[in-house]
Amino acid sequence: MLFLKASDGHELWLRKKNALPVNVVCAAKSATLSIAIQELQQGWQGKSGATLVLSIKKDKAVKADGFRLSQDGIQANTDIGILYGVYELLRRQQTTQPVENVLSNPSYELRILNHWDNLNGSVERGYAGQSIFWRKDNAFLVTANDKSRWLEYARANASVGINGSVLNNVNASPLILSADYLARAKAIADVLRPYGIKTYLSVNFSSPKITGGLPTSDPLDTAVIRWWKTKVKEIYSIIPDFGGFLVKANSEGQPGPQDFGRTHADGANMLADALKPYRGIVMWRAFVYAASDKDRAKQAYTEFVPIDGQFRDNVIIQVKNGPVDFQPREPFSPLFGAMKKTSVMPEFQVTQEYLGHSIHLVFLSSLWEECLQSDTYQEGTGSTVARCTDGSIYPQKYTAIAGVANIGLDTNWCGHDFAQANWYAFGRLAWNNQLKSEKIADEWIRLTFFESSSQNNKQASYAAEWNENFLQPVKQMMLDSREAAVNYMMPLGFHHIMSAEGHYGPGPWWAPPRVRPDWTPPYYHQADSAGVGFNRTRTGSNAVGQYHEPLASQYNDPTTCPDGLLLWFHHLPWDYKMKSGRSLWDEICYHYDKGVQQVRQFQKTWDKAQPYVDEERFIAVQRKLRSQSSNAVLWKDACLLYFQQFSRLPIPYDIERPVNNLDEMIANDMKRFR
Ligand code: GCW
Repeated sequence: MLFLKASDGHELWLRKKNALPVNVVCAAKSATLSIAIQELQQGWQGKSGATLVLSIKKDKAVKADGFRLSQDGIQANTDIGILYGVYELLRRQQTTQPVENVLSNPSYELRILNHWDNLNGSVERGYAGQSIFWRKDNAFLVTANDKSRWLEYARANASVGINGSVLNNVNASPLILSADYLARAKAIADVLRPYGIKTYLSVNFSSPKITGGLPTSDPLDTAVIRWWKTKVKEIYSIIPDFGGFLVKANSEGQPGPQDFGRTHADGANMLADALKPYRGIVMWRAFVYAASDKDRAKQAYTEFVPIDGQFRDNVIIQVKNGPVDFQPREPFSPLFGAMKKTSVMPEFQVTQEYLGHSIHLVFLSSLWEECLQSDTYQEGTGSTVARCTDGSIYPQKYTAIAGVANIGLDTNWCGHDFAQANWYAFGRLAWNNQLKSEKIADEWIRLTFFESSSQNNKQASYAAEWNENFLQPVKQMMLDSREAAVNYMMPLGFHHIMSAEGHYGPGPWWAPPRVRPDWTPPYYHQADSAGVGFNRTRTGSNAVGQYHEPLASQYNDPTTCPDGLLLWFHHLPWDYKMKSGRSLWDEICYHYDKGVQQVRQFQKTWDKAQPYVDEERFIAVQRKLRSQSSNAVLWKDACLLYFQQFSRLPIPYDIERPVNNLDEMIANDMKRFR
């Protein structure tokens, strides 16, 4: 009988260990170094009684935040570098990796979580409870509970190298800049600081008018410029190491410089000038699209590439991984590598808005790895998205990466125990954008689930057994999970065909009159009796033209376009012959079916893993997998029956028949819109 400690998942990947004694030598003193020493003493798994020296020494090979590790100690240029070294050392001890002469520098200087948290405590696209930062009642009271949550949050972030938090939603309330909210932001910043985390805020571009009483928010107006300068000065008097602003402007109804006939550069630069004296930055989002019949996938590039080179050096353009919106699969955004004279940072979505919320088990590391490793060809072969954004190719003043957090007040932080792996993976990839998802999953499973109690250790073979029966199959499940979601939701380049309400479940039919077309699935799938898919080739919207050769030609030709992006770029007849030899229609059917089968396999994998997981987490995940399975079937039935109305072809007979009726699924979905 194994001994398994009950776990509610609150400890994340930082579960308490039976530490061995260690003698830590450290000449310098600071709050950060005290944490470093304490972590070592509470987590040491190396040689009992070993001596470890922490030393702060200038070393050119070590970048800010980086460190060197050896058997004898940790060396870094800064205190926070030491702390990161401590976490890496402990991680290596716990995951049985060697600790010989490691030099580690982060890929990105700024590794930031974006919280889409509203000031009333709700979280936009959050599936793990209310905000950990803001709340409706007693909004300005800072309790001991608040502080201990923020501390645990800071520690978890620091342990994976995250060093920035944007505390509020990009759909920003102007109230965030009022004295009361700034005071609360300061209280948060004070808790995060020793863990090396800077605080940033999202701002509403119309703040001068809405809360400042000015007649305009025109970025070229001198009173507006003065208002922002004064506001920035006030913020720095409260939070001296404040990081800067994140801005969503002229997007989805948010105000911006274009309201006054100015450009994104005019708007961003005005804020950048106000922040410059304090070394603050502006993260200006490229997620823009107007309500038009034109191809939404082209708009960010069309608006931003012509103004490349016009931004101040403390502006970073924050670009979502794909050109539309965090879909299960998109090609990389063509802005990566195309903006050569402006700093560009990737934005990933950790919260699973389009990937099954906190109900589906989807390990997003694979999606991000695919994006980071995509070759843009902008500066020859090997100009990957990773290298175009981390300073390897373009001389950026700042390098940065952002992830939209999946964190809330739920006991296990993320709603799904396996969604914690996405928070973990974001941090690890932000630190090292060359890491493989396989390694990240391996680490995370060991840290989160391995039970090294003395009872278990007595069984000599336990680790080997655990490795074979738990680690390997569960890792495989995680690594397969993203492609499974693509298969049962939006295979072969389908995108944006989810239910409009909540973005959970299928909704390929949804297109009420008077709704802007680029918010409706039929705009994206274009299904008709002739075929299906969005024609973005040279004869269509020519979105392919935004990619550097050889990609433009490769994407333009259905025989060279990767299957996974086929319907993203092409409108093809239902009987189009695929590389597999099957018709397009059959291929669609088999992909949906495969997705369902994959989730069924995940259920089996998890059920078999039961002996190695505490009951609480076992049951929680088991229940979620059941919901995921039935939702996958719903996706398959909905999409196959809906598209069959156009293809008029049979669903291959070796595939299980649908168990839901199309009219009922549509009626159920539409009920939510009344
Ligand atoms: O993905 C979409 C979401 C919106 C979000 C927007 C954005 C914060 O549906 O909820 O708003 O993107 O990224 O700005």
